[in-house]
Amino acid sequence: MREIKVAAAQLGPIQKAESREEVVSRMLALMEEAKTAGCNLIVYPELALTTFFPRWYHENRAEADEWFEAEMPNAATQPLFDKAKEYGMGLSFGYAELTEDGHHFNTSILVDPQGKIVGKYRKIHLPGHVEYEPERTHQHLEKRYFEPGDLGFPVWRTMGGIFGMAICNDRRWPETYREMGLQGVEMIVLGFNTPSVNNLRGAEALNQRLFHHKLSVQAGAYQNSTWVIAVAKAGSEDGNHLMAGTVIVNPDGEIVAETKTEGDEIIVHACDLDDTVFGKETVFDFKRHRRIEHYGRITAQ
Ligand code: CDT
Repeated sequence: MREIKVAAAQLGPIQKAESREEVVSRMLALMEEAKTAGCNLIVYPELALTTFFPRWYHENRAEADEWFEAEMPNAATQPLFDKAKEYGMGLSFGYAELTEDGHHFNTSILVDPQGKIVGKYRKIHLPGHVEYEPERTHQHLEKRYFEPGDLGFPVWRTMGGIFGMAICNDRRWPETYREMGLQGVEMIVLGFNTPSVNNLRGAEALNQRLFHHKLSVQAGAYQNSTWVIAVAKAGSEDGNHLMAGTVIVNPDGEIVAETKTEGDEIIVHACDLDDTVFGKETVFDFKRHRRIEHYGRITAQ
């Protein structure tokens, strides 16, 4: 048995005017709840420190830099690192990263219980569009503000297991999970910000979007025999609604915990990383059963 007690820490809405410090104090309150529940790892959503800013159009892209972090940790986020270390808890959260040489990524990090950043992932599947599109009910300008991640889908050996990360839209792509599955991943942590309505086809109902979200993470977990911790930022941000649906999914693809609200809320589950072994040694023993000679199209242009 290799048990890790995980808190999936959903954040409620973050308004445009809310400061990093205000958000971090909310995150710390959730961390304290996770500590009381005996957790070893806490996972927060994509772009956890700010509102989902890609809905806001800046004609001058440089103006959007106010949403980015040039350093991690920095003054605003250091308390998260300090508290998690004091609690002996691992930590993962997403933020907008501005690199020293001026590149912009939608990033998440994995911090070990000693407070050291052991993993960094940069979002690869960027949804949305580059230019302002007036026919949309709301803008989704990730392709304007971010470059596709340049780090691939690594995994990290830490906290007694093999961990991977993904961010939001990545969860809809089977290749995301399989890339990490092929490296033996045992737990994938991912955050998301998903608008409740499709900005072009309003007919896609909220329950359908929640279904597609769960379908994707449950299938990814089962088909790669891994835990998946999928954490939402939810609720109405300045009138723009994000769906909830924070879930912890076991390596059988079953949801073992799910949030009930659209606000700040943790769900907790003791995840045994050894639960991944059965699937990895049977149906999804990739070495024995994959037929890569027939998969060429997947990586062809
Ligand atoms: N943040 C993010 O990637 N959201 C997307 C919305 C898709 S609609 C442009 C998602 O896949 O949930």
